[in-house]
Amino acid sequence: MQKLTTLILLLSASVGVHAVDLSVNSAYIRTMPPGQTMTAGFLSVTNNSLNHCRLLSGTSAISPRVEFHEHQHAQGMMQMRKVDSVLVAAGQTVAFSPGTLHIMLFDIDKTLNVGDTTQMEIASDQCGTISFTAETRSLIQKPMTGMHH
Ligand SMILES: [Cu+2]
Repeated sequence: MQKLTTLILLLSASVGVHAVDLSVNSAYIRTMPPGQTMTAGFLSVTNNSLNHCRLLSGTSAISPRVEFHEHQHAQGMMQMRKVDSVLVAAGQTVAFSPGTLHIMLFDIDKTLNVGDTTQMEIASDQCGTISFTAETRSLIQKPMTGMHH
């Protein structure tokens, strides 16, 4: 009986070390207009843990520089601003979507074709690092409905 208890403790300890408490859905990046070397990525990130987590950084196989950005209106103009980290509260989902929060990928030196997939990771403080693939989608957006300014 003593042995069984020890075994269970060991098992749960090892699971704890390797757990990633984040999940990613609907990840995609946009094709670039000719001459451009940067693009934006979108996805939703869910925190499956009981702790609040902060997303700290992103990496991508196609870009040496990945940043979290948000759009904001300033003096009647739409501007982008770098954000150092993104809070995902316990049990919550944060959406990176066009016009709001997004991921910027800089210095891309290859052509992005629709349907390509790109390996990416997002690291957090308490929820581990999640790896996922992002599909390349066309730059041309579907008409946005339900947007009010
Ligand atoms: Cu941006």
